[in-house]
Amino acid sequence: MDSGIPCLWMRGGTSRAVVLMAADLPPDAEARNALLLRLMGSPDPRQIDGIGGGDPLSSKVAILAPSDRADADVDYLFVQVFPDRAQVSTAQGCGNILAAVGPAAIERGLVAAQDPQTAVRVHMVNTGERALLRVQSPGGSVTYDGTAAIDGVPGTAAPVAMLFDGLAGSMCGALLPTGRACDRIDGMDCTLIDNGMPCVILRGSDFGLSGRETPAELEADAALRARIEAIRLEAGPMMTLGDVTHASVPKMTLVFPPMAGGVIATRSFIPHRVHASIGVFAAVSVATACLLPESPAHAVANLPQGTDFSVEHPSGQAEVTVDQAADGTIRRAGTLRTARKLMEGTVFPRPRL
Ligand code: NQM
Repeated sequence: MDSGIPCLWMRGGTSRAVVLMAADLPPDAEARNALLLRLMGSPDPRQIDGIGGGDPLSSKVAILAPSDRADADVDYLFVQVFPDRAQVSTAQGCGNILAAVGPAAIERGLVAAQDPQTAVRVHMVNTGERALLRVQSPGGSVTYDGTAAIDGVPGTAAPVAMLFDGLAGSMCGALLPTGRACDRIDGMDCTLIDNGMPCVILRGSDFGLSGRETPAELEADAALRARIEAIRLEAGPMMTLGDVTHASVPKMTLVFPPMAGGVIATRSFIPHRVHASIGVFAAVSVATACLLPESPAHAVANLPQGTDFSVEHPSGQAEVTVDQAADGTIRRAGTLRTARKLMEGTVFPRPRL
């Protein structure tokens, strides 16, 4: 490993990740995690001796391998590397980085490019779910240039369309792990939900918030952070996640009435820093909660006529589709993201401390 590891560095949606091949990493998870910490520069809030960006959204790793499943082309293991702690977690997926996995799988020869677009079937190893991605590949090679825009990323790029089947209970075993659409923790109404991402949905007004607060303002409020963390620690076991003291889930999503023509407004603790926008699966989970009449999300939402939900967040809006069957079950979900290759080369992890 001292001679370096082949690496793609990519933006996926509103996040950034190092994309590595499983075959280039130690097979043992503990050794791999130790290597990823050194590679990203953790623990250090600035990750100055690594290539992490000093923020959870730019301290992410995607590990790819050819899939041996008949229904998938590529296995995608997501690893969240904590910037300021010597800690990594595979106990969550990441839908933003998933957008980068499509083109990366083609770049790394796991999927042959078609003209004008390529379907990439991804097995998301963290949760066991599958995604179908459509990557733009005119003339049989990946293009990152295009006209699609997503809030939270300047400019435009080629779209990556993403479709998900059966996300419900991805980590908690059931869409509503407590069997209820509304629970009460520390005197607060909340929906404990997992439609791709374990989330605790809370009314922001119950914390005296307006929904216009910036992530920096929310992060500066130590009393608010402590209240939210106390609820999270109680919610973890209720969601079958066990002790979540050191876990990056559940995400804590405060919801507000929409303020910019969307369905609902959000501020998300992921779980200690506040998201600059919102995660893909978190947005799908929030949109799903809007459909549950007892949820605090339903009470503040301006529900759409069809299946398209615009979820407001600190940098704009995220569009997700959630398709509900007549009997109330959630069938499919989807979204559109963009991705870009930033760098391809060899990464040199810091030596052991
Ligand atoms: O919810 C950040 C991100 C994510 C996760 C986080 C994500 C998702 O925006 O699918 O994409 O919540 O940790 O990259």
